[in-house]
Amino acid sequence: MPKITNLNSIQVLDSRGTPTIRTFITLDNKFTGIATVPSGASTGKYEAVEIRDNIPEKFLGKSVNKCLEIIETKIKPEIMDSQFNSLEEFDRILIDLDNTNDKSYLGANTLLSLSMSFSKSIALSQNLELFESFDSNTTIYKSPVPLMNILNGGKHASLSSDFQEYMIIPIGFESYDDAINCCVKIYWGLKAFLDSKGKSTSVGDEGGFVSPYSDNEEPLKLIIKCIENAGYKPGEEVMIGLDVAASELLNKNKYKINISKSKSDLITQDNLLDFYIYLVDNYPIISIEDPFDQDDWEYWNKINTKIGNKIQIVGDDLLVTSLNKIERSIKEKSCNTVLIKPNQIGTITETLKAIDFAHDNNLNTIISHRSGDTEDSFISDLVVGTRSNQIKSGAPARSERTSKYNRISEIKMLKKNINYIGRNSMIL
Ligand code: 2PG
Ligand code: MG
Repeated sequence: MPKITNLNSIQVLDSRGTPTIRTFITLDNKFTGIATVPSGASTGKYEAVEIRDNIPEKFLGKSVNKCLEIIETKIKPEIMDSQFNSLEEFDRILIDLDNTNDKSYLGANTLLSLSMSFSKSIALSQNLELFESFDSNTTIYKSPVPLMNILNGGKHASLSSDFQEYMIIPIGFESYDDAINCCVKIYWGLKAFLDSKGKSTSVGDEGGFVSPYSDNEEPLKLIIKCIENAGYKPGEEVMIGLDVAASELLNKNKYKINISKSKSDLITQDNLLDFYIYLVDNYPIISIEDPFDQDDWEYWNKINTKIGNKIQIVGDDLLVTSLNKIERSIKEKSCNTVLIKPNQIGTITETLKAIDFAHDNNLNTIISHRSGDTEDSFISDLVVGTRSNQIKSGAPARSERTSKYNRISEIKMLKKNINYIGRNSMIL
């Protein structure tokens, strides 16, 4: 079994210019795994905790020197020159050293940088691609369906929609390349259309366009038009997904969402539920993420009961990649799909357990980037290796987003002839 002979971590920048951690772990066989951690903006209340320095002069408090110090003083002495039989054994040491429920002692960002880089170094030393290392029994892989966020709102863009993300989902294609071609054509068409109307074509954190809208339905009409203009059939070849990120819109017991028919932009839970039902009846929406607040379990159950047989109801802030929360959501029938983000839980082992648990209970999984992301394409290997079928990585633009889609093209090249999952990605 390989031994860790070198460990270095540095501070680098993510796609928002916010500091994050990059870790290099070298084994005695000389293989080095290098990984960089992403970071969210609309973070769930129950996510594992990121540690930052909170010194205003240094990146407005966001620098991560404390994490680098934790690695040097608290973690390095425990793992250097040690042998680990598996990633699970390595992550167990990290989890035990932290010994908190929310990773607040050592920091989820600190731990994930180590867990990701160790995953990569162990895969290299076993002469495996990263995606092959997650499940050694699997030899049949599929390329996943991309959920591409082409209009950004909420916390990822100012002066735009209340809903955080409007995504196109190309399910009706035979190949991954055709699906990507379709998304890029729609994205470019959308840009040209906005331009022709004298509207802004600037982009938000995830590369989707940012424009002011009169309400949250208008972007749907715009997307339908662009799908058709690009020569595709909405509802057949291309579906639509939303991430409402409703926890960010809660105001006492109401939601701050502008609906055309409503005079106020503060609406009740029942109004919001009716609005979703109306949208699903009138648009080819196949997926709604975080439709209600992370503590509003009652309405999650209501929406899942009403329309969970027709569309994906996706738990992000509700579930925060946590086994306990996923277990509760199964008991309470809150949703049918789990969004998976490794930094919500802090180690790859726990992420893999959450994915397996979801699959064992017939829940779908979507592997997701964060709004502050990096050139690291770890999640692409994760989606293919765990047969998660769907990946959410923003627009087909900006390298921190396209690096994920491009890595899937690379995996296709490496494995030759892996099929596109397309429509079968949906368990509905
Ligand atoms: C989300 C994510 C990614 P953030 O809400 O799903 O799109 O955003 O990383 O800001 O939490
Ligand atoms: Mg989300």
